Amino acid sequence: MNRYSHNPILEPIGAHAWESSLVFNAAVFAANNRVHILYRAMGTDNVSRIGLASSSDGYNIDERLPLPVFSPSNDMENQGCEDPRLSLFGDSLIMAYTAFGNHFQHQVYQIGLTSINTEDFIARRWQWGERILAFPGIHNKDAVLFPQKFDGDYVMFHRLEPDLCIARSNNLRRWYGLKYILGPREKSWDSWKVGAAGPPILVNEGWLLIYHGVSVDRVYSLGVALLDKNNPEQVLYRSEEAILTPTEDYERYGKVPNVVFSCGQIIKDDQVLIYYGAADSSLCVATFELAELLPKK
Ligand code: BMA
Repeated sequence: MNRYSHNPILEPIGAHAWESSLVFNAAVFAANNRVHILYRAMGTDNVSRIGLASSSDGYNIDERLPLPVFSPSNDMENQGCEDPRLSLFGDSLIMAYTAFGNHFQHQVYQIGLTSINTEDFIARRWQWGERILAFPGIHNKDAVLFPQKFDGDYVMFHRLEPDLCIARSNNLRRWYGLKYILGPREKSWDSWKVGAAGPPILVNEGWLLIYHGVSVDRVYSLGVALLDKNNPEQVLYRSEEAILTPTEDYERYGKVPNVVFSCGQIIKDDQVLIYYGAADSSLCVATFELAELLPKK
């Protein structure tokens, strides 16, 4: 594993009010020889919006848009659209995110879903589709869709605290079949709560899932699990050790200390580039060999 030597790859821009204080957790999508990065940003009003940057090599940013590409549009997310995660289905990208706002009389973090046509995305036409609440009014976060359907259904990981859970839907609106998949382990780096990182990756051995775990002393690390290829409810393996844990200054000090938190990764020649928010303050990348993330044979 190698952290990129010039981390962080994205930092706030003081002159842009909407991203002047923090830029962090990001979805990524590789297309047209570029890595497109949708990142969470916060500015003077403390509302999260989503910005776009891109890179031709995955490390050096050579495009960054001056305005957000996705912002709150209703009461249910009036305090922020956080932590985007992208999954590709044909010519459409589905984005899951955390909608933070008011649901009737109470304030809640809940799962928002929307989509965009891939060509529009590449052409930077931000024509997002309808915004759907997966579980209206229910406190829930860390939603990510598998990048393929199972028996005609979308399958989503989500997090009913403190556990990583699954649900299915044939229309993105009604989600059913809620089940526990994996939870905290005692005396471990993931002893307090767990949640999915980016979309599961299909490999020969099954679905490789990168997930975050929080320890009882509030350190956010990343680890991996492997799920059955045909039945993603079946956990085949879970890493004993974290694969990434805060050690660098930019991960240890910031808005929220001791955090590495990922919403996406790309695969490039058997290497996995994991994009992660560091201390909820900047965006970083670390590169892993695919083989080092899989169970030892
Ligand atoms: C989670 C989310 C993330 C954040 C993390 C650490 O609950 O809010 O956006 O990075 O906490 O603060």
